[in-house]
Amino acid sequence: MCNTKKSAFVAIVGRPSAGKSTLLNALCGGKAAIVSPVPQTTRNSIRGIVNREQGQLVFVDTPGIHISERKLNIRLKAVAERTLGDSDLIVYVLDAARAPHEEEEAIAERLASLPEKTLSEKTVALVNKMDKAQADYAAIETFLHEKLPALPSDRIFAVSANKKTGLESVLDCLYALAPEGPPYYDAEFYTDQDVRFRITEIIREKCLLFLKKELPHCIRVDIENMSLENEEGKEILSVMAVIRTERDSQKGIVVGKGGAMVRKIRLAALEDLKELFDWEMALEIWVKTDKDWRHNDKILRRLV
Ligand SMILES: Nc1nc2c(ncn2[C@@H]2O[C@H](COP(=O)(O)OP(=O)(O)OP(=O)(O)O)[C@@H](O)[C@H]2O)c(=O)[nH]1
Ligand SMILES: [Mg+2]
Repeated sequence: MCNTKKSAFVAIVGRPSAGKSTLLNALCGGKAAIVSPVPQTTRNSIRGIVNREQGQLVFVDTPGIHISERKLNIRLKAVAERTLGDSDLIVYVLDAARAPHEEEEAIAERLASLPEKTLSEKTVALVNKMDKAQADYAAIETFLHEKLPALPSDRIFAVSANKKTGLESVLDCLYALAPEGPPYYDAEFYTDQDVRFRITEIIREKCLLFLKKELPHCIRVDIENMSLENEEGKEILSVMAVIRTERDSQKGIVVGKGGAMVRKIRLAALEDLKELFDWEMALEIWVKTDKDWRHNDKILRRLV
């Protein structure tokens, strides 16, 4: 019997809102990445870890590849590109309920430009959102055959990341393709992110859920203070976070009437944080303006 273990970094790529982060969470069995209906939710390479008898797969979620000349978008695209270059395997996620247009074509063309061996031996395509009534698997399959002829037919899977269906065969396939190697992380972890980052992301997720239109893209979240305190034998993580907007008018919307919006964001974030961590949580959120921060290279470098 062969007991050599396998391990691989697996890049998850696709266009905004295809369901990449939902997929990452479904695969690793925990909330590693935040999810929202707003395109361009993910801003970083988020890792989700799967441990099995056969070895370890480290999935790396990426920002949706979006055609745009804006500074933040260019950086987001670079993150996806870097992840693609650093991975052993690639998972290309497509939305079964949306006909592929220019954006999807641009991504498929980018993948088609990879060495043929990468496509024929290291890539799988997932046709996601098969639970939706409008899902059209055949249309996506035809698109893939046309744009990525080097991708074998048996490497295209129909899945629903939301309903967690079809994922077992995807994992079996990825383990079969993975090279031999040692695990990169301890088996007890399903993500490698630190506490500070996870808190900022959860708060940002609530902003994405509750704030409308373009506003969520104009905000960033910073942790100003964080300390673990012990009160009568209970460990309390005390956090002071700041939501930063680009303009004062946006700040007013995030604060809401009499502070109603920021209160709603705070309560929803607290609920998730209590699930994620074993500590009791004390969370304070301030809203401040940092004029045009998305044009500030120094901040963008720190953030993305
Ligand atoms: N019906 C259905 N909805 C899904 C499925 N997977 C994801 N979604 C929804 O699609 C939306 C986008 O999901 P995300 O996982 O944030 O998408 P993403 O590809 O990570 O998006 P970006 O980070 O913006 O690139 C959310 O509202 C999800 O709930 C699925 O299998 N079925
Ligand atoms: Mg995402």
